[in-house]
Amino acid sequence: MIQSKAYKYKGIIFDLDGVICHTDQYHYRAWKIIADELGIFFDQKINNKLRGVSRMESLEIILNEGKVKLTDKEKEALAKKKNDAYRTFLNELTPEDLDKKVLETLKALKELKVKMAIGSSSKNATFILGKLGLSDFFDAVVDGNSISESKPNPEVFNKARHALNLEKEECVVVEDAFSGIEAARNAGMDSIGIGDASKSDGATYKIREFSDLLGEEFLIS
Ligand code: B16
Ligand code: MG
Repeated sequence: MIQSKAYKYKGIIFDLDGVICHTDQYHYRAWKIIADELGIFFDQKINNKLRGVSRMESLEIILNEGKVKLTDKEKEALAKKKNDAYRTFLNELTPEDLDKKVLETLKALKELKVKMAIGSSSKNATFILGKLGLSDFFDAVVDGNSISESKPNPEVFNKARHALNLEKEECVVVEDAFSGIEAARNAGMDSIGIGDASKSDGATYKIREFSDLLGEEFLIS
């Protein structure tokens, strides 16, 4: 009986893109439009480098790949164009796109009285949560609009755990990005790597799928 157990951490801070939902593929499609326009080779391997990285830093990485130099004004225009394409893709999202196992796991964690926050680099996080029917689910949402430094800087996770009113030792971060695992470490918090970040040596734990968050290693009798 899971309800008779306690969770190892009082709070969980979830990354959004690549953890709660798979908007990472929408990012890929939107950046591909920009890269193709600039004649820069872009594939899933390069897309992996953009996980958890802010929009403008992502553009810089793509431009560096192609050794393309642009003015700040041109960069702003391309970032806007990418975001417009990304928002068009996000418009297709419905609560049906939220994996059932993810939703069931989140609900079970809530029953275990775990406090939960989102710690995302995305400026579209609130929009995405609304599309997935999760607007009121989390105790706190810290996103790209509330931070000045992106991962691996720990700002986003520090703000999220302050919003949960917890100590760093009481929180664990769930991340799909190497930069996010590093950010958790810089915040002095334990981390759980999933997806791409399950290959990170820096992650405290590694899981294969979201429902593994309810595994024995995280439950105390
Ligand atoms: P936006 P996360 C990150 O979200 C994405 O992983 C990253 O690819 C993206 O560039 C960044 O958000 C900024 O997103 O353009 O929507 O502001 O993984 O931190 O939830
Ligand atoms: Mg992510």
